[in-house]
Amino acid sequence: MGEYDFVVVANRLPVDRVVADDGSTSWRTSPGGLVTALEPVMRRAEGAWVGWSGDAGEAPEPFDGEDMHLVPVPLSEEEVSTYYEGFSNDTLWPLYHDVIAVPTYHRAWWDAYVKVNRRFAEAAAAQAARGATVWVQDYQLQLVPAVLRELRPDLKIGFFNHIPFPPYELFAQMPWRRQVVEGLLGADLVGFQRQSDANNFLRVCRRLLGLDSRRHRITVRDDDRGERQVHAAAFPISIDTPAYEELAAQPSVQSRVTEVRFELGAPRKLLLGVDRLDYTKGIMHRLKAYGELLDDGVVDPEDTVLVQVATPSRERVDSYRQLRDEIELAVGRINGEHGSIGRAAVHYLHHNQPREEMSALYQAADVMLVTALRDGMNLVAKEYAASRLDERGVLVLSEFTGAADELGGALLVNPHDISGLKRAVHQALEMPEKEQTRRMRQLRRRVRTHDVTRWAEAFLSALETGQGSGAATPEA
Ligand code: ADQ
Repeated sequence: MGEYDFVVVANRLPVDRVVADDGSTSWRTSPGGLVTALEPVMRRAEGAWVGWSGDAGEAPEPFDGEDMHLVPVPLSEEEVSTYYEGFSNDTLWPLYHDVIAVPTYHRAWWDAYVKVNRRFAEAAAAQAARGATVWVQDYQLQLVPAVLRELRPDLKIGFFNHIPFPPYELFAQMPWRRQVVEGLLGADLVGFQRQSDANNFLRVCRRLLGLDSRRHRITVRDDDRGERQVHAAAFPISIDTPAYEELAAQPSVQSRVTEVRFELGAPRKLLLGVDRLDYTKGIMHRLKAYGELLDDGVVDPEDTVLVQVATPSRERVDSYRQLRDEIELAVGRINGEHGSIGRAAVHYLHHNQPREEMSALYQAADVMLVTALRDGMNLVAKEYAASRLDERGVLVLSEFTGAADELGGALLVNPHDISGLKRAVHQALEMPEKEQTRRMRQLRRRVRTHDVTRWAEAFLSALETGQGSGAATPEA
């Protein structure tokens, strides 16, 4: 039994270890939506955060950060490759994203997943005070709720899945499907990005375990403790909108907006893609559509430029290495065919960008391309809207993102339909300013009224009261 009233359990701690020149180490907060959302809650309650530090090997001792107690959970080299890169990123990730890549099922990876999930649950149980609230995050830790309940029946347990939850027909592939659902059902509240994810989960509970569910409540029978209700609902995540607006208004960022366009050769139109380099993000589909628009002569490389920022991701997983090669080949082809000296058709950046540069890019872009084949939410779409203080710019958004349920002002596309995607990109490039403003106002209203703080509050109040069906109903 511990002393913290509010405990977050996530695969990663919200800090990175920095090693100085003299070999001494310190911790730097890694800015992210989740940390921002939970900061006020952490400050109000005595909060602890349980997670992996990002380095393999022994974990440092728990320590106090600014607003919370940080509890590192160790992962060995072997576990990084089996639990994290293996089961989390090469089994669950592709399975939960419509099997865009083929999931790998390895029994040894599953064993590691079980073992590591138990370790996280034990660490959380040791920190939580009697009757505390524990909020478990994401697909890497789906077994934690049930283990926690077994160790600490006094706790209130919430789980939020940041990625989609697949339809029964796909989920059923997983050899350990029962254990995963039983793991999640240890929670009092299981939250998803979209209503359709929550519905998929409810259907899996009915079909796989024969459980009864009525109006988003599943009745579970624990062996020794009788009946209990588990609530499953949608809580679409969002961003720290005021922070993005503030950043966008900074004079240095504003002057960078002009500079970026100048450095790109002052194009008439600038298109932008910003993604982790991941096969779920539809980067190849986007490049194909754009390449064809150039081939067809609909887009002129003399006055139009595409900037694709692709953040390095999961580079030790094979499918990610292959994808990087494919993307770089495609970019090279387009530039070889349509570029000229001093003027590339596609500017491709394979590295992280500082927040200021991201904001400048968002503000410089006439068209933002979000063409994911499947995405839990997609925060980039929301960041683009939040950054557009000028109420201009067009968001081309895949209907397969969670964001599509909320962002009625976007041009919705099916990225598999290359002809349809080309038409939408063309429409975006030609859209009159008046229509851009009308649509952008709609997008901005949504991200201003539904920010990440509201998301966290909605989830936590539903967990506390056992009421509420999610943060938002779709606007459109
Ligand atoms: P991700 O798959 O990582 O998140 P996304 O929601 O778009 O996808 O978030 C990516 C974040 O990384 C954004 O905040 C973006 O600004 C940032 N980013 C991307 N490239 C960058 C770069 N080169 N430099 C700096 N920053 C960069 C998962 C799910 C999503 C879900 C989120 C949150 O897959 O569907 O929206 O979690 O729940």
